Amino acid sequence: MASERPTQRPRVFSGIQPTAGSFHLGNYLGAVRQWVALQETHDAVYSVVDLHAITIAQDPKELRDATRLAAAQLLGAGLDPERCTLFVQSHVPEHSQLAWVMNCLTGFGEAARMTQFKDKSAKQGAEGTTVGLFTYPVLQAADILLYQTDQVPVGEDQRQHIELTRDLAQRFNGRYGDTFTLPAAYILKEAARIGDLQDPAIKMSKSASSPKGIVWLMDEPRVSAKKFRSAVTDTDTVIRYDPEAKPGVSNLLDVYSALSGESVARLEEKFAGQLYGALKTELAEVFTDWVQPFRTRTLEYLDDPAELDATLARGAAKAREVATRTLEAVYERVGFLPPR
Ligand code: ATP
Ligand code: LTN
Repeated sequence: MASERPTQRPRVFSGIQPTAGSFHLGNYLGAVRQWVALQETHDAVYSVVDLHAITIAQDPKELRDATRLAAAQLLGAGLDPERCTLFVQSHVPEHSQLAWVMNCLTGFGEAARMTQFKDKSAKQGAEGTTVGLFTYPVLQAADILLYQTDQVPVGEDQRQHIELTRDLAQRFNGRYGDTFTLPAAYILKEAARIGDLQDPAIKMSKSASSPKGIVWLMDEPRVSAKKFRSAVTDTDTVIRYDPEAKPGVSNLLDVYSALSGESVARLEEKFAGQLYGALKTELAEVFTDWVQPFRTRTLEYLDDPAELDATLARGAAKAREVATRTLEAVYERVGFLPPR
């Protein structure tokens, strides 16, 4: 089962939650940009993971809107439904079905060690922390394993979840026979963790960043430009890449390099002898030039929700072809009596 596609391109799978009004720059540089590149070389499957989004209370209308907005942004960023599979997680019921089986293979202590759960549950408090939030990494494992995934493009914060996914796949394969491909994390060093513009020691994050430290892709570009111009740096004046000693400047160089394609070394040369203000102002311009067409395309996709929904329906149908096959094999191996 796991080696069913020997001659095809390696498969990548990744998911993004439809939880906020807009993606932020960390989401784009850490994950989505790689998704776009990988559709050229891989059999790429991507999902707007709405089942994950309800692990924290969501307003129904906002969730529906955020799901369309997430899909539109992915298309706006350059995903091409002809070259990848793009779908909404809840449209493919096999995700929940496989998640249950994987839940029954996961140790309670094993799940309790997930650092993202510890962080998020601390933020939610005892009342707001659901069992869904606790088993969320197991649902993520099911997402990945359903598609016999080889590589998972994500930011650094997801590494532990990919490790858990590998452990669960190995456990299942060991117990029931070879069924799942063992996936590997695909994490680009340079963009693995984009820092908050006001506090570069923490990652830019929709749940942790201050309003001035987070760059929302769908904001008016002049709002984001201002955030770049007032980014926190340090009292020194030299533009040099040193994440330990100069986290603010290094973060700006990382972002600049990722958006422009120029290497950090080249940028250090370019800005030699200049003050931080020059770097910030130019970066604001580079960002604006990139984000304007992205926003325009995203808004165009949102303008035609019927077409967008049709695209997502075609994606779900493609995804299900693979998902049903994996789930069928799993059910059979676990020993469920086939219905007739
Ligand atoms: P939260 O803080 O609520 O967990 P988030 O802002 O981290 O949300 P997610 O929806 O969890 O965003 O992440 C989507 C993708 O973006 C994941 O692959 C994640 O690793 C990546 N990502 C998120 N923030 C960053 C960041 N600051 N730098 C690099 N990648 C990031
Ligand atoms: N947990 C991830 C989102 C996510 C995901 C996935 C990523 C859900 N399922 C499968 C990669 C593969 C997050 O919070 N960023």
